[in-house]
Amino acid sequence: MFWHQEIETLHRPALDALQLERLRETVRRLERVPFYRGKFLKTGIQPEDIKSAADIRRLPFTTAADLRENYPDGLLAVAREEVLRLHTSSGTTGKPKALFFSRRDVDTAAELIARAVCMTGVTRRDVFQNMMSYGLFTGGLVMHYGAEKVGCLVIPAGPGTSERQLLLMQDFRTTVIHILPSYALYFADFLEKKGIDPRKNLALRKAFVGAEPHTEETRRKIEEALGLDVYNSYGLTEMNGPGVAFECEGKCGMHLWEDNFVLEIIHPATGEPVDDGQTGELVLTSINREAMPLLRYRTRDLTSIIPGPCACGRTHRRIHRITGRSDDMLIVRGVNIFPQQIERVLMAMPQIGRNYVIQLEGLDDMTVKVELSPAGFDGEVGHLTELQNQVAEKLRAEIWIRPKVELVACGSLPVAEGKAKRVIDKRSL
Ligand code: DLL
Repeated sequence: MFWHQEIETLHRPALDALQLERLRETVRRLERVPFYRGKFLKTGIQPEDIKSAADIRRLPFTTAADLRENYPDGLLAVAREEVLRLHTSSGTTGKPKALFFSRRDVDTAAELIARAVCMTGVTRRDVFQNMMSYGLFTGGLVMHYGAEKVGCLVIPAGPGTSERQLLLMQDFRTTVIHILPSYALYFADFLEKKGIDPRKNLALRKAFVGAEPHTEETRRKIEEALGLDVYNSYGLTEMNGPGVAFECEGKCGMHLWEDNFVLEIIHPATGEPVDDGQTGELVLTSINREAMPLLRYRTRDLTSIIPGPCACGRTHRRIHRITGRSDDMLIVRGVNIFPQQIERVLMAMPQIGRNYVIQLEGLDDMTVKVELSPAGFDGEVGHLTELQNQVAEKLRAEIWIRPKVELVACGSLPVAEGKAKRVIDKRSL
């Protein structure tokens, strides 16, 4: 199903031409922003110099640090009265990153979500429960307006309070949920404890999950536990929030809306482009924003372009699910480890539950604390030790070091209100 079939299936040459035109227009717009004007002056680049897609490489990168240094409104490209909305994203350190929306930007963001929601077969007959946080985080409002545009009945539930979520699902026969993958796993445990079988007692059929890294194994675990189809949704505040890239019904990579964003994958250290299919850092340029477009934004997210056309007919290229962030790589005893490698191992084991945390202490000691699934413990302590060894061995095969594994009771690890914090680094290095 298409929301806007013409643009979603636009022939590549026409899509490329549209990108180029919008890129030039964006550079023109950014000449008003002192930060970018300074950069253009330094390199002598003019909008007219952008003659082909490859010329984007003549433009400067923008980093999260640039956003922080220009906080609160140094990168605003329109007059203050043109601004309709503000969203922010807080990192672990320093000032938040602020993003402004004009009226047209609010509409465009909703349009991109509408396309995404529609392409998974959601229609105006669906009841859409948005279980992400409303407020400065984009997962609430941006998704909300998109689902409303499709005509769904949207329930702005926000996160947490699983009892209330369940009540809403039962009373209003919710069919679609938008939820953090970590919360989806927790919610599945909650239902299980209450003895509720979602397949029999609820009307859920689809879930959109995103905003935090998760693996294919996690998707499968959520699908099995909640009895629905899970679609991966990628976005970041700097590029509107959700709706940047989204899976179609094929569930084989996320289509990135290339009429709105120019997509590059680069080597994180050299900044040089990598070949299709190779993993690198995703760099995005917003070419259809008014209030605060960004050039060549270094997302730090690691992914690759999936080569070849998609069976769904959309011409917008697909990116692989995010395999990590270039800045969340852990170096433990000299070995590079991405937390998602650990998640992949854990979530593929039926005896293992749905919550885990990676703890780093002392000089370089790694402990993986993981909840058991309700079926994972038969009362025999010996079996527990066996399982512990099995998990440690599987992890060693994946990450090359053998961490300490602690098996804990289902529901005993802390659950965050927002995005899950999977790594606790208390090393004294
Ligand atoms: O998380 C926007 C969003 C909301 C996306 C709801 C999807 C659904 P930020 O808070 O600015 O914005 O965080 C953006 O989250 O750079 C990635 O590192 C991570 N991220 C977002 N979606 C995914 C995903 C929102 N599907 C940062 N898979 C991004 C993996 C994701 N990581």
